Amino acid sequence: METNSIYGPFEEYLPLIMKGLTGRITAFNEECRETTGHPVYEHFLYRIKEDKSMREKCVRKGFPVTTRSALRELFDAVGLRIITRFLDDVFKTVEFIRTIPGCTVVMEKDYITNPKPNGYRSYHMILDLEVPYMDVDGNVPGHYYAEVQLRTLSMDSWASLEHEMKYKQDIENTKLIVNELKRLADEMASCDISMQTIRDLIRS
Ligand code: 0O2
Repeated sequence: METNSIYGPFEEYLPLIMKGLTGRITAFNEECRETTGHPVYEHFLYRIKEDKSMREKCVRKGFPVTTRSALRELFDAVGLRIITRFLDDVFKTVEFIRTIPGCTVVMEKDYITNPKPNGYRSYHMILDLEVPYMDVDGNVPGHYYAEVQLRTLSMDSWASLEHEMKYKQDIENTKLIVNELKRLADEMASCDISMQTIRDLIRS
């Protein structure tokens, strides 16, 4: 099949792979809602990384701009972001993801327990998904990566703000903003703990 996409002939499988994974997570959320009366996440975003962004990322990371780089060297052709109201819901969802059949966690970064120096907090997982489609190595079942980012609402709004700063040129007072962002991240982390404590008091 002729295609100009960086994903080559594998492009058509990516939405199917994403659908399989999002279906599992949505079903888990429904199950939590039914058994506890509360959903495990507040909202849930997912996307196939656009061709242009994937090409740019290959260049940025020093890989040749090829289908193999997109599907083997980089891990976020399929990306999910799960936003929760409470801190413990992040870890509850992480534990659920580990149990998904055909899914192996190949890399994890717990930036919640160990925040980045700038204050960034989030839990990142790289999954290796076994799927009934051919992969870039010609194997069936094939293996594809997906990146999952899990964070609370406050971590997410902080990350959006910090992202805005990072990509804006010519900002005045950069040092002040960086310091304030770090302070804000720590304050928000403390709010996340208070939110959870108050929720526990209400629910008990
Ligand atoms: P894009 O274009 O957003 O997809 P490295 O950059 O090598 O240190 P690595 O191993 O590529 O990190 O991945 P990591 O640290 O797990 O981060 C992956 C993604 O998490 C990033 O994507 C961001 O989306 C997000 N992220 C990580 N650190 C920060 C941060 O300090 N602030 C914000 N706002 N987001 C962050 P990429 O790689 O930037 O690419």
